[in-house]
Amino acid sequence: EKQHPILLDYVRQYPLPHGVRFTYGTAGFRSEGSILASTVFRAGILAALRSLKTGSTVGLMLTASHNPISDNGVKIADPDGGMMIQQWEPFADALVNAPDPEHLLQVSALFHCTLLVIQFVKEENIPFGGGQSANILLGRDTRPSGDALLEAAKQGINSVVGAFAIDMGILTTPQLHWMVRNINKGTRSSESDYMEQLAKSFRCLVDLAPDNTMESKLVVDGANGVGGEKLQQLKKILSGLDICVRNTGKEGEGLLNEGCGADYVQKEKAIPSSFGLDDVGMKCASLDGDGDRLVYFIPSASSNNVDLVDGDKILTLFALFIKEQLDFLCNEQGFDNKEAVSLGVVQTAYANGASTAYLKKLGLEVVLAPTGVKYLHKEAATFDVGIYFEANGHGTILFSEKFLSHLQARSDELSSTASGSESHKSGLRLLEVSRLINQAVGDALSGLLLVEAVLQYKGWSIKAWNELYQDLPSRQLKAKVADRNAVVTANAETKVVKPPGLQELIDEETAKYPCGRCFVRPSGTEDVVRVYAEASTQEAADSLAQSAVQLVD
Ligand code: 16G
Ligand code: ZN
Repeated sequence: EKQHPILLDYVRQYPLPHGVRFTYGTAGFRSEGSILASTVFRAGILAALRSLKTGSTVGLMLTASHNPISDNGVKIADPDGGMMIQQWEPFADALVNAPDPEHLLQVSALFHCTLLVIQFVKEENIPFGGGQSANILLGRDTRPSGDALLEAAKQGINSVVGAFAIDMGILTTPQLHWMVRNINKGTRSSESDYMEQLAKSFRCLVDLAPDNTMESKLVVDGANGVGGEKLQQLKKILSGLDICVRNTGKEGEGLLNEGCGADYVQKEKAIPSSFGLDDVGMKCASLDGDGDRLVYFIPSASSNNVDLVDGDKILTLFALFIKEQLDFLCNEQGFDNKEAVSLGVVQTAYANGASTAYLKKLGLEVVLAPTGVKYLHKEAATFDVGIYFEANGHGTILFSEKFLSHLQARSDELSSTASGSESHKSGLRLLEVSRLINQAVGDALSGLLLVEAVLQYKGWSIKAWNELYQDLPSRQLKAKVADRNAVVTANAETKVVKPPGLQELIDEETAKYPCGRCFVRPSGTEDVVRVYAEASTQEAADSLAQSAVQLVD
């Protein structure tokens, strides 16, 4: 028999750990870093197959984001820089859990790892052997387990004939997604290109803004991860911002995500480590461990608390700005297709009710999507300009190719005649925003620069921004249950459809609270059911959440 292009021998070097089951989850496979080698090896095979299938470069990122330093994870970026298509997730799950070939005698031969791959290759019609090559960009965050896992990923890739691993080193997750997207578009894609593009479009936006005086000082919590490191690099080529990065991950500054980072600040509403009394009232921001989430905060005088300026507020700031630019643009004659430019915002059920009400009052179309970037991104991509954010600070602004080429053509046309008009400037601003903000995935570094550019444009302090609306008090709790998947939701996770009767009980409870809102959903990353409640007072929100936990238990 002729040799199959999948080299069976490698598989044995990465034995499957006993008694664990991995699922691709909301954002790839994630677990304790020490037991991930076989998963990452097989994710390498998966990435190679994905690249062969699409005929394009894909990405493989090693990170566990905001999770503890001992965790790690792996996810695949598709050729457009977005998350791997969902249709491949069942195969991904089957592949990483399939028994090793050695165990052939104990289990049905049909299910072992190599056979599974061979079967899938056939089903999906993945081209082999015709000289096709596959390219996979590898990135990883600063976790100590990253080195060994990188080797496992490379071996997995190398076990597929024609597949090449290209190690891009330590990167933020959004940097890797950006690179994959750009390579496939044939545009500049190195790390320095990324840095230069961000710095340049930021500078252009500031130049296009009125001469407002600015609260230019910004203190950033880097979560002791890769984001802080990259921000310091970016800082060197940025002008007009006074950024001070703490928790950069340098020796002695603390551990990754420990008592710091965007997830900590958002969930605990507490100041991160290395921040103190000197920072009270300052404009501060926090990144997560792999640099794809961003929240702002103002340390308050009372104990360790902060005024949190979360993803919903970032979304609101961006939406205000974009809407204003579109209005300028569309008021101009010659740009009469006002109806044709669609602007939409996408949130999840976690968005604070006050933010949704505010956005709707602005006349914006608000769409709800289930938790997880892949769902929000997809919804946002249906608009000419789609803005999506999770309350936890993950989000971006997507521009349709059609709208961008329209803007470009118009700006070329106007540059000779109407330069200087507000409408012309609006077009230029929108073009620069599309260059600044990551089109592949949420990106804390580009998000931060856009926040700063918009504050500059508006002449707003962080306090003024924060006061756009006031958050309704809310509470999040977890319920540990025997089987979280017994809870099935619909309507972007706002309604329980299984077990029957639960939603009615939640509704009954919620009705007892003024401004009450409550939903429960199975976590995509932890073995728990999450509960969210909102009401007019903190006590009421706490009590509603508590009651909902009891209903779920
Ligand atoms: C993942 C998601 C994040 C989501 C979170 C919810 C991506 C890149 N990340 O971190 O967007 O908010 O999961 O976790 O999609 P949960 O399902 O445990 O509540
Ligand atoms: Zn992250």
